[in-house]
Amino acid sequence: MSLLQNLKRIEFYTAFICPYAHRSLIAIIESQLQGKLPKFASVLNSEETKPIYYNEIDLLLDEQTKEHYKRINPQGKVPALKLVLNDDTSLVVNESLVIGEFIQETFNPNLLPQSENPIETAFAKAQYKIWTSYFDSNFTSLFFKISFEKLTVDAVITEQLPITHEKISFLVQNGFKPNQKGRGDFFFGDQFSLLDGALIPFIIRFDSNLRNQYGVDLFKPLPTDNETVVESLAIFKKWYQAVRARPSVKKSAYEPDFVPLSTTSNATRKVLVSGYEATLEEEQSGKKKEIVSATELQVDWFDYERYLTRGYELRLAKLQK
Ligand SMILES: N[C@@H](CCC(=O)N[C@@H](CS)C(=O)NCC(=O)O)C(=O)O
Repeated sequence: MSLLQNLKRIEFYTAFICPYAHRSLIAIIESQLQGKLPKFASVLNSEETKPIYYNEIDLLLDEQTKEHYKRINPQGKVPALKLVLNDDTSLVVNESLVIGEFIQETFNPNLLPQSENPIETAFAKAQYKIWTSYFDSNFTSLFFKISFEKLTVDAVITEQLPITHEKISFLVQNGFKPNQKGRGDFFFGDQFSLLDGALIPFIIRFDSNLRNQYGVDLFKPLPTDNETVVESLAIFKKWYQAVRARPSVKKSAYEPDFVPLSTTSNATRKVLVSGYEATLEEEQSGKKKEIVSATELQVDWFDYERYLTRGYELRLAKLQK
């Protein structure tokens, strides 16, 4: 019996703010599980056909450390994917990259390049592991530094950005370029893969935090960047734009049409898109109170993420022009 036939439902434990969880969400949307599994669809999809229902774990309230969640993932981290089988036993897979691979192996092999030559297929998977490993050891610390430490604009431009550009250049020159062969802009050329989906959640947040917190453009070369770095940044920006436009990425990121639904509270969580005027409202016993306006929100990106995860509602009013 295939896993799919044996599967009663899937529960995805996630946090909207978490880039690791975002990786898994992209893989889930790409897996097109909903189309293959009517039961899964009826359990996990709302009638409004939003892409996925998930269990939001409120990291700001330390919900990941609570007993009920530790029973799902003893490591107390999001994401986690729980597969409940027909006999009501269940399997839990955690670690964002492992979840991606599990989904690829189980539901959608095309999330990594497949070839008639098994060595090429294995090599593609090796590339996924090599470059996600490079990324996780080299980018995530830079990302967390610029996002969570209050740095000066000067420190960002003279210290953080040159290192980031060097690391992007290494990735592009040794990873992207040999794979591109003049074809598409994804890591593996024309084919979107788990690798693109693993890197993009961090780059979306990196780009957005740099712009919103420091007024700095991640992709703009610095006067001190050499020719190779400048060339790499242009290639990286094309990659970013191609992956950002991928429907699974658009649906799961900060878009007005994506409304994550929470099973832990009834609050509607909506998301801010820059370019809109928006208001955060707190809804208590049917009464709405304005918390903060869009202009303030855009100044401190992390603050509005914090509001959102507490279940406030963000209303998109109109386009700022
Ligand atoms: N290596 C893990 C990292 C997951 C992770 O660090 N998740 C964070 C949220 S972004 C978390 O759950 N933190 C809670 C905690 O450490 O208490 C993965 O790739 O899934």
